[in-house]
Amino acid sequence: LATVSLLGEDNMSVKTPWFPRHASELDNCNHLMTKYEPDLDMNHPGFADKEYRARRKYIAEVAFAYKYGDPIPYIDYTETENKTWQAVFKTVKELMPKHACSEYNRAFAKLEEAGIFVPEHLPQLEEMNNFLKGQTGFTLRPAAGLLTSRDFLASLAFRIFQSTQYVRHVNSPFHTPEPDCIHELLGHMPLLADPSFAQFSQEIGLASLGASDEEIEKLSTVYWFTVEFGLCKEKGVVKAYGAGLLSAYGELLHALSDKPEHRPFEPASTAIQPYQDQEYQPVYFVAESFEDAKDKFRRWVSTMSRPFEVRFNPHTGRVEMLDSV
Ligand code: NLE
Ligand code: FE2
Repeated sequence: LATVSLLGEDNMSVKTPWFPRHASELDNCNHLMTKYEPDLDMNHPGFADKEYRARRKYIAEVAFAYKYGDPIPYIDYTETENKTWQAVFKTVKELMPKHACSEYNRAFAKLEEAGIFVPEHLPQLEEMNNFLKGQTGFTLRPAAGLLTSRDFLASLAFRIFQSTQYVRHVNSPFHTPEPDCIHELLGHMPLLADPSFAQFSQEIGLASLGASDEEIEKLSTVYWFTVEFGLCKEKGVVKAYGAGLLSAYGELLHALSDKPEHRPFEPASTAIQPYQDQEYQPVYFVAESFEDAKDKFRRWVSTMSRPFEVRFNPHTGRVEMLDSV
């Protein structure tokens, strides 16, 4: 950009949707989607389990009470919850050296060295938060459940990841359509410790601020096929980097088999690919590398309709708007 001028609040079009300018305003971004919940959905393995429902309710209340600046709540995980973790952790340990991208495996080893990833029990979000802060500046915020795409993406602009803190039902350890903290911890957190991936995540978040509903839908579709279910190439071999694959070995093996379709990651076409979130994906997108995915993503974002650009100022922790015309 040749000339850049900072925009004030009053220069903004009335049509621009509200968005947070500072991480403290994420206290307003905790709108939940009601979908596949143990209280509502008969197919949920926790539907008939009173104890499980009460536990979910308790952990959700803890998250709702959370305010910016609070320490991340400590959850005293039960024996059953730790048993579920043990089962998933074991499969991840076995399969990832072969099937996950090298960035994931590197971060995983660091988390083991730091004593955060141990087979016996779930890590606390607070320990993970401190670890990530030291690696890439990412931090965590507890979320009560699945958030709206707009709220979820906005937090990424501040290098904040909204993480659930409850555990999937013990009867379905290897696949659940809803996020839980095993998915967040084993799927998302290792890559949030990788600088290039952290940058990509933040850029998706920045692109979402003030975007139209239609563009939010496209951005969350790109997020879905990259951060959640992305594949990438490594020396000609296809590996997994999507969190939904890294935390669920059944889908991981499906994704890497010849059953689903593999297409090259191209933001413009990926963004309009319909997806469903209850079963394994029929289509996956393969990136050349994180760097290549980022370059393509940036070029695509620059074609979006938002009349201003945003940047994160790390000194103030605030998002600044720039006139892009
Ligand atoms: N299917 C994933 C798992 O079982 O870990 C969770 C995906 C959340 C979008
Ligand atoms: Fe996820």
